[in-house]
Order: sequence, then C-alpha cells, then structure tokens
Amino acid sequence: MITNKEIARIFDEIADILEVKEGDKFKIRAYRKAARTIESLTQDLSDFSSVTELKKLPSIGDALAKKIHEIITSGKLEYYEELRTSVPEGVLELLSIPNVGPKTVSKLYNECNVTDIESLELAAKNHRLQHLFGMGRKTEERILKGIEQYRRHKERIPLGKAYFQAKNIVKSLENLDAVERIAFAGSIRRMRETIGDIDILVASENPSRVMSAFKALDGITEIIASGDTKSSVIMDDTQVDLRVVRDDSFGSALQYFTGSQLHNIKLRELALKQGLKLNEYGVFKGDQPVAGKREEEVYEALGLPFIPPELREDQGEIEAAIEGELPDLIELNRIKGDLHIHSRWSDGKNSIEEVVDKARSLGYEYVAICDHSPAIGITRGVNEEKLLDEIIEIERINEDLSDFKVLTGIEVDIRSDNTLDLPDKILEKLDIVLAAVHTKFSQSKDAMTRRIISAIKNPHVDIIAHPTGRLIGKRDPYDLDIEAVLDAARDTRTILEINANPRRLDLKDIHARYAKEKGVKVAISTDAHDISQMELMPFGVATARRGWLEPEDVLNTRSLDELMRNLK
Ligand code: DGT
Ligand code: CA
Ligand code: CA
Repeated sequence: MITNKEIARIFDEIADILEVKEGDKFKIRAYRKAARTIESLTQDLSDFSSVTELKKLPSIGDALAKKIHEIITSGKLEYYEELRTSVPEGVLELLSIPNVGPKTVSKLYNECNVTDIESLELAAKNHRLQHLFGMGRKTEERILKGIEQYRRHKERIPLGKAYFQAKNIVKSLENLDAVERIAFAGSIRRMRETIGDIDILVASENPSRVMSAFKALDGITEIIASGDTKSSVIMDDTQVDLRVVRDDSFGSALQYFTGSQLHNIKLRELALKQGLKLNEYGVFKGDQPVAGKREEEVYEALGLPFIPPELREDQGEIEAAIEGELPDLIELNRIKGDLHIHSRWSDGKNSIEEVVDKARSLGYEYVAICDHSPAIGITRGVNEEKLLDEIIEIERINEDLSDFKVLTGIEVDIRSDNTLDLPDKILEKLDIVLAAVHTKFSQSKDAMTRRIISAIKNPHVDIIAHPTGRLIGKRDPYDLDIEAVLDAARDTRTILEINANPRRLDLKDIHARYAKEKGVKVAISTDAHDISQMELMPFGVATARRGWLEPEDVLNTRSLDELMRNLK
C-alpha cells in the first residue's frame, strides 16, 4: 500500500524536476500545493475508490486526481517515470544539497553545464559561478559548504565517533529523576562498524520531562522531529533518535529497537508459529502480555536463550539459539594483555613504563611493545641497532616487575618485494613478531596475497597486524584473497589480528567468523600509539563477538605461559 507521504514526495519531486527544466510556473505550484494537501490529510488516499471522489479534495483538480488514482491503483505514475529520465540523475541529486534550491539547480544545469555534484564542486572552486551568472563569492562558499554537509550526512558514521557521542548523551540524561532506565538501541548497541543514526531508549513515567531535557542538550543544531515519545535531532552532524516508553515495556522496546530489522522479522515469525504476538510493547498471548519488562523475558517467552545484540543480524543466530548452539562469546574481562603497542622508541607518545602502568590499571598480565621498523618512512622506526637497545631496556624493566611481563616485539613492515624490513637473525631474538603492510596498497590481488603469505610463512612471524589495511570511511581494504591468507595462516599456525582501533576493526566481523571456521586464531590488539588508545580494546572485542568468537579463539585470553607456547 502506498502512503500519503510517498505520494506527496512524488508530487514534490515532479515540481522539482519541472522547476529544473524551467517548466510552467502554475503547474509547478499546483504540484507543490497538492503535495501539502496530501501531507495534511487525515484519511489514506488509497481508501479513495474513484477519481470523482479524489477531485473533492482541496487543490486537487481533474488532472491531479487522475494521477493520484493511477498511483494508488498501479503503484506508479508513468508521467513521473518519464519525467525523471529527462534530467540526468546527478542533476536531481543537486537538489539534496542544503542551501541549493530548484531555481539554482536550473541555472546551474541550463547555463553552467553542471550535471552532478562533482562538476558543481569544481565550478565553485574555480570561481566559475561568479562570472557566469553573477553569484557572489559568498554564494560559492555557501554551495561548497552545502556539498560538504550533504556528503557528511550521506556517509555512515564510524562506530568510534558515534559511540562516544552516544555515551555522552546517556551520561547527560541518566541522572534525571524522570529517567528510570536508559540504554543504547539500534546498530550502536549491536556495535556495527558504522552507524546510520544513534538510537537511545528511555523508560520513564514522565516523557515530556525527558524530551525537553534531550532537546536542550549541548551541540544540537537541528530538531528534525519532536513528539511526545519520540524525537530526532542533529547533533554534531549525527542524527540521534530518542524514544521514551513505560518501564513495563522497556525490555520489549529495547529488543525491538535494537534490531536488526532482519533479526526482528525472523523472531516475529517464530512468535507467530507459537501462537504469540511480538511487538515493541511486549509478547502477547491473545491480549494477555506474557513478557515486556526485561529483554531476556522476550527471548524466554519464545523458548530461546538470550541472544547477545552483536549477533542479531540474521546470520544464523536464531537457528543456533533454537538448537542451543549459541557461542559462548568472548568478553572484555577475558583479555589478559595487549599485543600491539607502540612506544616512544618509534612513533608512540609514551615510555614503556607508562605503557606498563596503563596495562596494569586495565588488569592485564602482559603487554607486547611492537614498535615500527624503519621502512615505513616514519622518522623514528627502530633499526637493528635500536631494537637491540630496546630489548635491553625491556629486560631491565621486567627485572623490577613481579606479576607482570613486558614482551619484546616489533611490527615489522612487509615490503612490496615480499621481504621483511628486518633480518631473521634479529626477529628470532624477540618474544613476538607482528608483520604488516604499510605501503604500496595498490598492488594487484595476486601480488598482495603473495606478499602477505610470504610473511605468514616466515618462521618468526607470529601475527599479521591489520590484515586488510582498511581505514573505515577513508581507505578501502587492499585487494586480497582472504581465503588463501586464512589457509596459509592455518597451515603455519600464524595468528591474525583484530585491530581494535574503531577506525580499522581489521579483521572485520565476518572475516573473524570465517577465520574461526577455518581454524585460525586471532589476537585482539589496540595498536595504541598513545596509552589512552589502550582503552579501545572493547571495540575489538565487539568485533570478535560479531564474528561469533569464543575466548579460546582469541590468543590474548591465554595466560602468559600458554601464550608463549602458542607463539612460533
Ligand atoms: P542504522 O541506524 O542504519 O545504523 O541501523 P539501525 O539498525 O540502528 O536502524 P534504525 O535506526 O533505522 O532503526 C533502529 C531499529 O528499529 C532497527 O534496527 C530495527 C527497529 N525497527 C523495527 N521496525 C522497523 C522498521 O520498520 N523500519 C526500521 N528502519 N527499523 C525498524
Ligand atoms: Ca540507528
Ligand atoms: Ca533510528
């Protein structure tokens, strides 16, 4: 069934296109007016059975009534489909840029050969808009700003950024008297690597109090929707949705709004099969609620164990829950040490002593100092001579430590000619060797796969760090035959890293799961260049959980002795 809102959007888009094409002013106005009428209607247009009935609506004449009738009976509008093909898609996309209206787009398209966002950006940067039709420098700047804003909103936000933002929002609201419970929902609770918008759920008997506190938070630049129980705002370029429910349905609302949508669909089907109804208000047998207050109850009512949010992607978790075969997921408190940390000996900010203090405060039993080798071009990569000094320094530090151990290590560069940046005779002196690619990311898939496998086959390399080299939202992973890499890792007992930095999360969740299936172990490490980054471990653990990993799949859940036995 097509909604009024969708019909209104089609009419608005028709008006936009006509405007770009410098069409008839009256016609354009008629479509806009009709769109507004439709939006404010209380009845569904799809309930209107005839053109005559539709014509009775204000600002809907014969032609528009016929078009609405066509949409509700056939699901589409031929005139609109045709019109859309008459203007390049890139031109229509220009209409989504803030500060750029249909009139401007019309001028840009008809007089400046602007056909998409890229050509508009170029024209504005080269100041071609000013002299072409008298736009001021200010207008050009406004357009460039609009483009930037549009691109930002189109992109999904890296988990790392959204997570800390959401934490701050929760912190600002959780102490209000009106707030009984508060939690993340949506993709941020599932810890997806990127987030479309932040969803937060509150239990309260006083929703209006919660809403006004929410809308008064610092950093809000726009209020998109403001209702009694749901509001949406833009805060620091990110959309934040806040919903308020009663405490007795908080569990079912949390289940519902955590998603994913696909997980929920499957769960609802399962409920129906059992003669139950499942929605955001609870689980019902007939009209009788059987669960709702706690999320665990919702799963319990369906005869299932609790399914951790990180698994809720409809990737077999409901089937596994039915069979009693859910994994016993790894948890942060099982991590006994961080195996990839940079110190001041290369490009890290802190001394090894500071790293040790931080590691102990996190409850760890060991850390590995793995500074960079010289090749990657940073000014302070450690060469052979420096590395020998660093080993001596670490030995000295270990002498003063009782229940803690600093492992000597390196993050040796894998050069594009498949050789390592340091000779075997020094690598063999170290407790742990990480190898990683830092240059020439554009090699062919074959070449890159060979390059990484050659490092995997080195008898001293224990771990491949950030195996696919991606930077989320910034740099794509290099082309790699992940299957061949996993096979080589399994055959040589080489471990693959899950880099916990939320900019990397590399291996990513599905690759981690694939690694487990192939019998390859992972190490979850922060790659900290500053001791504060050692706190990013939870993002790596979340990625491992999304990959269905259990404590035994992860190297650094091992005690020091066991760890040493697992290294080459
Ligand atoms: P995102 O924001 O794109 O990263 O992904 P989510 O999963 O946070 O999606 P969002 O914010 O649109 O909605 C939050 C949850 O609400 C979603 O995971 C499942 C639930 N939900 C239930 N029914 C629907 C529905 O009809 N549409 C959508 N979009 N979400 C629904
Ligand atoms: Ca969301
Ligand atoms: Ca949302």
